Amino acid sequence: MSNLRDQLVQDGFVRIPSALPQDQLEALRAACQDVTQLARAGDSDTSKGIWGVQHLMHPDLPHHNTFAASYFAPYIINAVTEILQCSPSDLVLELYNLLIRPDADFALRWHRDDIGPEVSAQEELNRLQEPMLHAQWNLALYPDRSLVVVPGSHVRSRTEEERSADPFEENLPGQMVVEMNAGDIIFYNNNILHRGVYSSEAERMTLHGSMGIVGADPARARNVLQHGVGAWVDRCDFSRLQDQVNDQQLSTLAQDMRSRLVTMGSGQVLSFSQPFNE
Ligand SMILES: O=C(O)CCC(=O)C(=O)O
Repeated sequence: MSNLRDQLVQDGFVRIPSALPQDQLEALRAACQDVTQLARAGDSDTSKGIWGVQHLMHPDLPHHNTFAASYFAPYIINAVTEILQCSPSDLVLELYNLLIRPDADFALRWHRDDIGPEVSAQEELNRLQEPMLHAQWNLALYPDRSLVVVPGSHVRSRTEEERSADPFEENLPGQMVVEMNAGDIIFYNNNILHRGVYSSEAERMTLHGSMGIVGADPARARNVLQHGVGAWVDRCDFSRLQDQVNDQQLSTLAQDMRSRLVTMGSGQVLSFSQPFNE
């Protein structure tokens, strides 16, 4: 029995309150502040502004080791292995980004990350019944009320009302704001019906990551590599991670997870060490 997994399966999201050790909050906030400033300064289209920074573990970015130490931290790995019911040696490196306060208020439309709005109800249901092969999380460094979800919508096709609603509808039946305090982590099924609603008034620094599992569809690994990660992931020096947290295992895990991404993304088949539960 897994509490985290059960809750995630039931509601489509699960909160781990105060998951981040308090003494790491300030260091991560400072690192995020720096990369946010760099990203805002480098934004060519200042009329719109930015709401995120990608590729936090890019070796040319300041604080990449701090970010890598948080991506591979025990509070993440323990939760992901519990949720995916696997061992750390099954995990595959994916994405690590930062979500930030935008310069102007805006919102995303209602969506499921991997299933488009045009699919039939049956196709939607079939896709939602696929096994859970990756985990996605938000780790808030400031209180965060940006993510809005319809709990339970990750296991059913949309109702007629949801299908025909305005994509920016402010009041879908059953919707709820996922409220996070600084240090909380939310894992969520990225195919839950959700949207982001962003205020330019509220500071936001929320680390947004995902990890996969070996044996999953290699198209996902290829996709991760093609979305820019492939351009730099070979240059990450994860051996430095042991300096940061004095943990040899962490740097070995990081290097192994990177190898599994590159191997899967290049079309080689890796198999999972335990049978899937679903
Ligand atoms: O900002 C968030 O927490 C949600 C973002 C989102 O909905 C997405 O990237 O698909």
